[in-house]
Amino acid sequence: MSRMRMLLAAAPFFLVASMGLGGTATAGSYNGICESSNGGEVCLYDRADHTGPVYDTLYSKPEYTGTYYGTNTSINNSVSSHWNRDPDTQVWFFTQANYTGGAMGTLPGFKASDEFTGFNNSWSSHCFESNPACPR
Ligand SMILES: [Ca+2]
Ligand SMILES: [Ca+2]
Repeated sequence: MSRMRMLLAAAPFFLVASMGLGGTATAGSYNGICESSNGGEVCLYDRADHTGPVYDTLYSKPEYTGTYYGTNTSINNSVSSHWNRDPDTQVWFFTQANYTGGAMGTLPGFKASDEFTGFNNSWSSHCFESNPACPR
């Protein structure tokens, strides 16, 4: 009988622990989380299944100079899947910098794996179609 009471008494500890994280999460470019807020990000993954390290950005990127969040792995020529979280703007990917070379579009809100498209490990720039510099 008294053993049951002790189990119940342990519950409040978990409430305190989760509140300890504190504050509201900060949405934004390059925080390691692929988000739809603020117009929607485009997210790049080293893996083909949209898991693991991510490069998340709200912006077009004429040169893939960055690294996946929290890693030293260059995003250039290493992307194997991507996710366009912008709900109303298509994103175009290019095999060369400055929106040149081979291209593929990803519709608003769509996830795609590049593994079997012939474009695996080849992207070097991307742009939102709404960007005047985007050739599509
Ligand atoms: Ca983000
Ligand atoms: Ca390339």
